[in-house]
Amino acid sequence: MLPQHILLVLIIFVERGSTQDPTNCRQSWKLFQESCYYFGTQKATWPEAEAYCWSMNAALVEIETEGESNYVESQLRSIHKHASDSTADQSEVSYWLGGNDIEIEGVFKWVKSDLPMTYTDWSPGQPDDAGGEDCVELRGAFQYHWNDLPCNIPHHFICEAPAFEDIINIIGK
Ligand SMILES: [Ca+2]
Ligand SMILES: [Ca+2]
Repeated sequence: MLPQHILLVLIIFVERGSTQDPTNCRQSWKLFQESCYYFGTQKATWPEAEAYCWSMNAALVEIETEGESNYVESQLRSIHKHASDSTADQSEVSYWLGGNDIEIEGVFKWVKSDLPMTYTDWSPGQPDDAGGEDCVELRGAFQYHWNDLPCNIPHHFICEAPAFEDIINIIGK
């Protein structure tokens, strides 16, 4: 247990840091608006990817606005510049997002926030549940739009964490 005055100094320090310092994002994570993003170079099934993000005090990305969607797409297009001409390379551009319809078929929601998807960016004809597809990916071969896919396929993934955590969260750690 910290003495009260040290704790108070700590709170003030943390508060200043959290509202003014964009370097709050960890190394190799990228800041956009109020979140830090991790674009994974490894591949994992949807549940493994979710567990990985949780282990980083983050969650699979939840894309809630067109602005966030455009940001994520621009990052992926920049990471995969070489993929523009080759269909084979584009198939590498496949990233799990934090949504699925495992609970109720056909009702996609963001898992971490437990909210229905308001903004969506489905590729034409998706989601189609072709052969049982419950997890949402962002797919380069579909012009960077969304697709539902079997959750057990290994893909890249994107984690998102709040860039500016509130004091309660920090002290709770
Ligand atoms: Ca988000
Ligand atoms: Ca599909």
